[in-house]
Amino acid sequence: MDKIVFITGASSGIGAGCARKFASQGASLILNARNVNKLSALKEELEKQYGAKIYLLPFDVRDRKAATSALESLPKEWQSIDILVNNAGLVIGTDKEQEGSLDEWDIVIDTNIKALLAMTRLIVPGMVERKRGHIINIGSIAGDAAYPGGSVYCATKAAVKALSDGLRIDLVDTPLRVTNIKPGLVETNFSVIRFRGDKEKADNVYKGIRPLTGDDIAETVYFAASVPEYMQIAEMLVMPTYQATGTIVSRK
Ligand code: 8X3
Repeated sequence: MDKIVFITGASSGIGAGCARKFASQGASLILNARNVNKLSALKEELEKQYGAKIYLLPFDVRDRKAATSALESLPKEWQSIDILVNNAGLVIGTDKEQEGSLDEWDIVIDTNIKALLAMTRLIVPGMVERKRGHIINIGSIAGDAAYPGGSVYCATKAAVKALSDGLRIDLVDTPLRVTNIKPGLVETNFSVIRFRGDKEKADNVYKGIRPLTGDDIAETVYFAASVPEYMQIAEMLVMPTYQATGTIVSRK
């Protein structure tokens, strides 16, 4: 794949899985996250393993000024981004809507909604100009229906669906494609952050079921990116076999 792929939140989980998959297929990657050390280690790994071309662009996606100047700083040969994977996202806490921390929810909303929108706003006009591009948003099964203790997170992922659908409408007269990938249970650092660092509680989420991995989701992202240009994977809901909805899971 002779394309430039920009991945946010690329230092771990689904983002790192996407980096590995696209690198293995010959794409050039711009990798974003806050953690420079993790990004550098991933860069080294992918260069060594696949001879991939990697450009690191570390910044906090919530920082609009930093995002703008980072993108403006891209060398010419890296400016024509073909695929934007809006992956950076998180949840903190499992509090009831009437009890949780507004400050924590600001972080979740700013990352999952406002930063995704900002990256889209910064990168998509160039794609329109070049008449080439694909925006792949990482939504969630959580966007399909609210579940206990997930109110704000579910709302942000419902917003990712609306933003994806809205962007697809706004780009309908262009060759650009928009995809919303909606993972179910995927074992990454996600639940550790949700439970504010409590590893045991995080592990319980995946107990008795074989969860998906970041690499599994990366396969679906790559699939969406590699179908013929006339074909648009609008949405994909991807979960473990023993999961049926955001809350119905059969544990053995
Ligand atoms: C993460 C999946 O199951 O925690 O988006 O809602 S879940």
